[in-house]
Amino acid sequence: MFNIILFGPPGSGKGTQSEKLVEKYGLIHLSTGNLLREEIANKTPLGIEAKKFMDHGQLVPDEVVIGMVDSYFDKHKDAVGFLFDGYPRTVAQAQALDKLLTLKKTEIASVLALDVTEEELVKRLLNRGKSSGRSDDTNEEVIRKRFSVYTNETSPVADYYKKARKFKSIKGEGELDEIFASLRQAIDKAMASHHN
Ligand code: B4P
Repeated sequence: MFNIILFGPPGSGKGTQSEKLVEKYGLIHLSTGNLLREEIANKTPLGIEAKKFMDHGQLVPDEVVIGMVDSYFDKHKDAVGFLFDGYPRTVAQAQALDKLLTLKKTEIASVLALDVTEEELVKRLLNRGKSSGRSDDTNEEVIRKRFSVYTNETSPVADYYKKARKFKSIKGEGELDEIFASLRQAIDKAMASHHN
């Protein structure tokens, strides 16, 4: 299996680039944000619980997200690999992911982090909020809260993977195709060393 993580702050383009990457590499797209929104749309108990956190720009509790990821992983046993989008977002989630992958005799090959300034992120999210109907994108206060959660809870995940020498920063501003090309270059390199 070949597994990568797409990392970065809210609105950095993880979802946007993931769609292109899974198509190119045939990986299974595991977006915790999408899975949670699906649970909300289906009004499941998990979705009803998750919505309370998401609407306030907070992270959904680790045990909920970790359980959801484990069961999604098990549903795709024959995958050539996974692209984790928006997961892990806490050090506890990163440790749980390592545990899961070790159990499945695989690992993370590389963590690609999209680097975008905060002004640009706010602009993108407010803009998406106009058409997406996502309640966490329409209110600037909720968006700012998501950034502070990112700084406090998610950025330590970057250090976790830096220590493991798996972390690579990618410029996340500019044309979509330019960013896609930089990601492809980093993935091709990681794939080449993965197969050696
Ligand atoms: P997510 O769904 O993961 O979404 P996100 O961080 O808001 O955005 P993403 O980076 O994917 O942005 P996108 O490509 O769409 O999380 C939502 C919420 O779910 C979290 O706040 C949290 O509550 C909860 N959650 C999710 N995972 C969790 C976890 N593991 N643990 C706990 N809670 C969790 O891009 C944004 C916009 O920018 C789009 O409109 C796009 O068109 C635009 N854009 C993209 N690239 C661009 C570019 N190069 N130039 C201009 N615009 C661009």
